[in-house]
Amino acid sequence: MNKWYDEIKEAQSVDTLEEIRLAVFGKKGVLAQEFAKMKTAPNEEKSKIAQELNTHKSSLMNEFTARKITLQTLELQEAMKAEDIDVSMFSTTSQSGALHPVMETMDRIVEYFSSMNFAVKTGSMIEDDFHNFEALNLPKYHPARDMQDTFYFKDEMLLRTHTSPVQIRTMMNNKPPIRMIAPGAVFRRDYDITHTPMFHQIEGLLVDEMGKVSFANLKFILEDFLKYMFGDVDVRFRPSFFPFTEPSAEVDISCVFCSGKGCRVCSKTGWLEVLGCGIVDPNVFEAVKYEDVSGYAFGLGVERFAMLIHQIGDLRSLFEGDIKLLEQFQ
Ligand code: 2NM
Repeated sequence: MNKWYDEIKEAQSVDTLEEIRLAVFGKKGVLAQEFAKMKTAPNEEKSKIAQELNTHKSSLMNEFTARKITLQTLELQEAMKAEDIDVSMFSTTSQSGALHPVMETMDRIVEYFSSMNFAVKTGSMIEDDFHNFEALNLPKYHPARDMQDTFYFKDEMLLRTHTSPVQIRTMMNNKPPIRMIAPGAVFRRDYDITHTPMFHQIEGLLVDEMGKVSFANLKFILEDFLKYMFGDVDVRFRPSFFPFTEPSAEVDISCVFCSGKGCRVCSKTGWLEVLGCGIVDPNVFEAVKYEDVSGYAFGLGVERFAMLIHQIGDLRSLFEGDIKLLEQFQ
């Protein structure tokens, strides 16, 4: 029995110690064998043998536990030493990072409108029913609310479905004239090749005295902007509908992939839809208590612009963080 004390003390690894544990305390270990021998010993000696064996059993267990803790600590220290990383060391393979193509596109759009004296405003991604819908001529139960399926919290709070609440808050907190854009993340319950539940928008708003703002002004700035972004493209305005503008239009550019000849990307039409816009509906001005003003507004999806500029086929690839895609935008 005594040799097992030395074996435990001298064990050099947790694995060896485990082998010893099985040899001593296991079902067929020495302790079990010694207890088994007891059956054939003379009756008067049984209690003495049992006492001795039990003393050994608990002493050996103490030795075992102590040695196990020592060995585990040593092995952990060795592992930590082996896996140590010197964060101050220079890497020969270091590469510089780059802006994500969506952010780069957003910066370029903001740069254009800043140069045209539009202020850049941001707001909260969590909004309430009034600022996201009601004030934008979208009363409760208005059918157009179904157009944007919304993520709701309790108490009529929600994730903004567009950046328009920033325009509403800006108008409520400032006197006209207004000349602003609102870039930022927005959220809709949508997920397929062309829709992600979070994407980025830039909306613009210009408000001035009644009669000073025309659709021609809107047409001019958007045409100029689209040529700045896409080069020498054709631009056309199609009548459309938005609850917050009247009249409203959607804006197309000639297809940047086939120069308007017709291809897969433009569904053989030769045109790509890139913007929505219009003259701000009087009901919006009434909601923010503006009087005797007129204005124009527009909105666009930044991911769509990034895809057209960089010829990216699947919108979802912009959100995967795949280094092979991102490396191409150094
Ligand atoms: C669009 C299209 C048309 C828009 C309207 C407003 C506001 F707050 F002034 F009423 N902000 N943005 C607007 C108008 C947005 O996005 C496709």
